[in-house]
Amino acid sequence: MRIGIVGMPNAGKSSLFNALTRAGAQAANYPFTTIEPNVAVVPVADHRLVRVAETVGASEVVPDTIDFHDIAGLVAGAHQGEGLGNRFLGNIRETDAILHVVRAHGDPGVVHSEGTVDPLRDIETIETELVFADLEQAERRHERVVRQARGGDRAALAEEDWLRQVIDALQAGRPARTVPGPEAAPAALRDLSPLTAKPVLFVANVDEGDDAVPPEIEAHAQAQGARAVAVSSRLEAELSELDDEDAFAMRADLGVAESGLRRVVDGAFVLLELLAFFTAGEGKPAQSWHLRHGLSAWHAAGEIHSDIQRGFVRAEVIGWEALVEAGGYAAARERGTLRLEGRDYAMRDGDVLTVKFTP
Ligand SMILES: Nc1nc2c(ncn2[C@@H]2O[C@H](COP(=O)(O)OP(=O)(O)OP(=O)(O)O)[C@@H](O)[C@H]2O)c(=O)[nH]1
Ligand SMILES: [Mg+2]
Repeated sequence: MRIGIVGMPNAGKSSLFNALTRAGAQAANYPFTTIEPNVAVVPVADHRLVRVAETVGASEVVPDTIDFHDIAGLVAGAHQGEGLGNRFLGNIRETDAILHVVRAHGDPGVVHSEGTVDPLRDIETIETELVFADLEQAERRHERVVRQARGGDRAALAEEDWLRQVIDALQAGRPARTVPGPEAAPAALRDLSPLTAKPVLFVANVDEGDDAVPPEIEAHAQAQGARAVAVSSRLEAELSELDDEDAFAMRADLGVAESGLRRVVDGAFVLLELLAFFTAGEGKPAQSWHLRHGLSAWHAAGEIHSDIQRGFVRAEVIGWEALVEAGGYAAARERGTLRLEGRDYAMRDGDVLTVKFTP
C-alpha cells in the first residue's frame, strides 16, 4: 500500500509525515523544505495479529506496512516547472491513494505562499495542477498509442479512443476518474496511472485543539464522494515525540480526545477499501496482509508470493476469533471451524489463511 501526500508549500505535509513516521523528516518554517522525496514505512498495528501469533506459537509478529511518500509543495504552475513540486509528481504516480493536506490553521507565524489562508483556493490550485500533470502525461501517451493504432491493433485502438476521452475530460477540468477504463485494453489505466483517478483523503490541518473539519472542506470532499479528516499536523508531530502517557495527558489538556493520526490512518484504510488477513504458523512469523474487498483466496495468495499463487491448490481458512477460541489449528480442525476453500473463496476481514500449493 502506497500513499502520496500532496498540498501547497508549508501546508503541513512534512509535519504530518513526521507524526506518521517519527522519521524526523525536516519540517521548518519556510516553503520548499522537502527537497528530496521522502518515503516512510509505517507498520499497521493490529491487535488481532498479536492474538493469532500467541495462539499458534509464532516466532514473531510482522505487521503489514503502508508507505507514505512526502513530496515538495505544489504551487500554481507546477506542471510548467514552477517551484519544485512538479519534479516529484512522478514519485506519487505509482501510489494507491492521495492524502491532500490543506492548511486551515490561522497561525500568523507560518508563511503562506499566497499571503492568506484560504483552504478552497488552495484545494483548487492543487487539483488544477494534478489535472495538468495528468493531461501532459495523457497527451504524451496518446501520441505513442496513435502510432501503434495505425497497424489496426484492437487494444491500441481502444486505448487511443479512451485516451481521447481522458484528454477531453481533463481539458474540461474534470478528473480522470470520471472516465472508466477501457475494457478492450485492460492495462491502459495502469500504464497511465492518472493522479486524478486515485482516491483522495482531504486532511484539514487545523489549529491546535480543533478537531472539526471546516465546513467548506467537508462540502468540497462530499461533492467528489471523498472523505475529509481534521488534524493539527504540528501538534501530532510534537505528540509523536512524547511517550504514550505524556501524549495522553497533553491531549486531555487540549481537549482532543482521539488521536488525529488515528483518523488519518483509518481514513486511508476506508479509502483503499481494504480488508486484513493473516498468515501464521508455529515457529514461523505471524504476518498481516491487506487486500481489496471482494478479492479471492487466489488473490490473497498472490499478496504472499507469486510462487504460492501460481502453485495454488487449496486454502485452509478460519476467522481469527475462531482460531483463538479453539486454541490452535489442530483443535480448530477437530471442531470443524478450520475450512477447506478453493481459489475463488471471497476473503473476509480477519481471516487466517494457509495456502497449500505445489512448488
Ligand atoms: N500552528 C501550526 N503550525 C503548523 C501546523 N502544521 C505545520 N505547521 C508549521 O508550518 C511550517 C511548515 O510545515 P511543514 O510540515 O514543513 O510543511 P510542508 O507542507 O511539508 O511544506 P513544504 O515541504 O515546504 O511544501 C512548520 O513551521 C510547521 O511547524 C499546525 O497544525 N499548526
Ligand atoms: Mg515538506
